[in-house]
Order: sequence, then structure tokens, then C-alpha cells
Amino acid sequence: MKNKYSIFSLARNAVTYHENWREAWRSPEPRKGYDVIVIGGGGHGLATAYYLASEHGIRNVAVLEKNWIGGGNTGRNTTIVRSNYLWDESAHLYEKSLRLWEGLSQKLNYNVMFSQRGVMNLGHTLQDMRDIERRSNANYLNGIDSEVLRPEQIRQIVPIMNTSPHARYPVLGASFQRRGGVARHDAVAWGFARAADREGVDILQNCEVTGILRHNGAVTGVETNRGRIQAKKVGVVVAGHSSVIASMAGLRLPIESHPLQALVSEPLKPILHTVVMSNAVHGYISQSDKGELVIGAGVDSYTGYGQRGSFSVVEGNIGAIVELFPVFSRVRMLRQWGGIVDVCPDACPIIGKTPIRGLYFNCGWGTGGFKATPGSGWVFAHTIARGEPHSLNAAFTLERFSTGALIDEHGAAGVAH
Ligand code: FAD
Ligand code: PYC
Repeated sequence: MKNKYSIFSLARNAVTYHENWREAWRSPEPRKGYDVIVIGGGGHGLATAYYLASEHGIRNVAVLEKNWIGGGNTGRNTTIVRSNYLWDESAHLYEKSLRLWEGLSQKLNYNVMFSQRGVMNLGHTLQDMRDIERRSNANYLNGIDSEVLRPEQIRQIVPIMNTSPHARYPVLGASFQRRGGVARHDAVAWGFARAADREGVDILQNCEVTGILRHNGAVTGVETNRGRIQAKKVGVVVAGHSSVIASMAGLRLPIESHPLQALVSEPLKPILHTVVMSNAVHGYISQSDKGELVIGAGVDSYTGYGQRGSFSVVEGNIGAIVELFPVFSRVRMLRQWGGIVDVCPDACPIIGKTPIRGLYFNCGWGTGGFKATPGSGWVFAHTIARGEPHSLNAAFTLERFSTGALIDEHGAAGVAH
């Protein structure tokens, strides 16, 4: 009967001048304490809370967000979803996520507009092509769909691309994952928030964590701008600010925080029907359902917390896009923004325990965590609920930076970082 509410509410709201709508999620006052506090109301934090409640029956949960939900990288990213990573550990994790994406709108009863229009990663040098073939074969062995395309096949899918052999960086081929695509980023936050709220999770916006409370080596709660809140367990999912929260707990993470920019154009009629990425020329592009070209590049090389980025990166980015797509040379840009991405030395995340009992971190997704949102929430909920990782995130420990068991995914990251 879930749809009954939507159909009748539309009619009711039409005659009541859109007043007294039922809120999609409540705005409760913080309780004195919770079984689990999740810090960070981005997609990952909200998904964690949702799966804690729906998969593990842990409903006495709060998500603490210092601003508004989805206002961090979840609402700033360019929404590319794919699972074509090189190593088994990451390929399995991202593939779990992709499978969750495939049923997410139904599961949440909320249209996240997941569109499997394919993701193409271009190769411009012989070494690029060797890497693409190696990764594509690895994907095949892991049961992940992947094709290696020749220039004439690329031309059939994206006829407007400049595939001339005389281009400065000629396109020699590409990997193509047809099940990859894009989704509506805000809807992902809102869908998880509404579903978590209906499971009993408290979503506390404008609630900034300012301290991590500990006793005898275990976490006991958090200090916030809305007072002290106790918790048996705390999960931290604050992309861009992981080191800041870690330092509140006396921890150091192997993370650097960099600005990552994106920009969108004025809307155009549908012209680009798949996602195109090129790591070599530092540019990627897709067209949103609204018609805007969504464009991005690699990270700004300096570290910092300003959500802007520098102009030189935009200039180089647009140069690369225009070289690949001369047809876009006179398109006007509408807006530009930046987010802060937390980058680990091996371009893979940290998902698990810390030396402080009951304190868990999920961070370091760098430029590529949006695609992981459902999978990350799913494994993090498991880890927090059981006190030990799921097999899918067992390799993504903090300890790997002292044992040396790194999982280098720089090649598959698609965006230089
Ligand atoms: P966020 O959405 O950033 O959520 C973290 C939340 O924590 C924020 O809302 C923040 O306000 C909150 N917070 C921080 N400190 C505190 C505190 N002290 N107390 C309470 N709350 C706090 N990934 C892809 O897979 N595909 C892409 O195409 C892609 N493109 C990108 C493009 C750009 C420009 C950027 C910036 C990133 C891109 N990413 C992409 C990466 C992706 O956006 C992130 O990895 C992912 O969204 C992280 O989600 P999250 O929920 O962990 O973080
Ligand atoms: O991880 O696919 C990705 C990505 C694309 C743009 C930014 N990140």
C-alpha cells in the first residue's frame, strides 16, 4: 500500500495549496544516547544507518550531519557509477555496490534515477591500451561485464567524438562497461534518508560533532554543538573531513584532502548518450537528463579544505574536452564547484575498526566513492553491527598501511589522484 500514500497525497496537496505535506523524514531532538551514532549525513552515512536498521535490526541509531544531508560530496559529485576495478578486492566491493544500485529505486521506493547508459574509459597510448586490456580481462575473470572497443566501435556509440589519428592524443581504443552509468545524486541521499527514517533512525541536521568521547580505550559518545550524546558505537563517514574527526580521537590517518572540481554547461538537446572518461587527457563528460554537460578532471594538486579549486584545472579540463569534442567548443558553462576528497596512498578506502574500541571509520574513497554508496553502507553496517568486517571489506583495513598489503587502484580510479 506504499503507493496509496503517494497517489492520494498528490491530490490532497494539490487542493491544500501544497501546505502540510508530510515531511520525508522527521527532525527530532537528539536523544541522550543511541546504540550507534553515524557521523556524516552523506549517502554513505545514510546508507549505513538504513542497512543497520533494515539488515541488522539496530534501530536506535542517529545520523549526525553538521549541515544539511547530501550537502557534501554526495551533492557535489558527477555521479558516475561503474565496477570495472583491477584487483579482486575492489572489483568485488564495487560490483556488490553496482548490484545494489540495480535494485535501489525499488528497495527504497524512491526513484534514484539510476541510468545504465554505459561508461567508456579511453586509451590514448599503447600503454593505456595494455592497461585497459589487462583490467578488462581481470573484470571478465571476476564476472564483471567489460568490453575493449576499437576506434570504429567507439565512433558508432559516440559519433561526435574526435577519433582522428591526427588528434594530439589520438583515441586508440577504450574499455566499455555497459552496466555502468549515472544516478541522481540528491535523490540517493533523500531516498536513503526517508527509508532510514521510516526504520526509526533519527536524522539530526545542523548537528556538528566537535569531539569524540572515550573512556578506557573505548568510545562512549560524541560532543556536538547540540550537546553531548552517548553511544555504544560510533561510525565516522565524513568524506573530506576524515582526518579532522580522527584527530578529535587522537588518531592519524594516511589521508590527504584535495579539492576536486566539476562544472556543468547550459542544457542541450540529447547528444551524448554514454559517459566518456579519459585519464590521460584529464577530462570526463556525460550529459544529464536535464541536458547539461557534466564535466570534470583530476584533483587540484594542493591540499586544502576550500570547496572551490583553482582556475588552471578548469582551463586544462575544458581544453581536453574540446579536443575530444570540438562540437562543444561554443557551449557556455553554467556553474562550477568543488568538493574535498580524502585520498589514501593506494587510491582505495579504509572501512573498519580503529585502535579505539567501538569507533569505526569509513573514509578515503577519494574521487570515486559515489558509485560505492550502497555497497559501502551495506558493508559498513555489517562491520559496525557484528564488530568485524564482512569478507567484502576485510582487506580495506587501516593496518594495511603498516603491513604493506596495499591495493593499488590508481589505474582504475579513472580520475587522477
Ligand atoms: P559526503 O557526501 O561528503 O558526506 C559526508 C558528510 O559529513 C558531509 O555532509 C559533511 O557535512 C559531514 N560532516 C563533516 N564533518 C562533520 C562533523 N564534524 N559533524 C557532522 N557532520 C560532518 N565518485 C564517483 O563514484 N563517481 C563520480 O563521478 C564522482 N565524481 C566526483 C566529482 C566531484 C567534483 C567530487 C568532489 C567527488 C566525486 N566523487 C565521485 C566522489 C564522491 O562524491 C564521494 O566519494 C562520495 O560522495 C562520498 O560520500 P560520503 O557520503 O562519504 O560523503
Ligand atoms: O570514479 O568513475 C569515477 C569518477 C568519475 C569522475 C569522478 N570519479
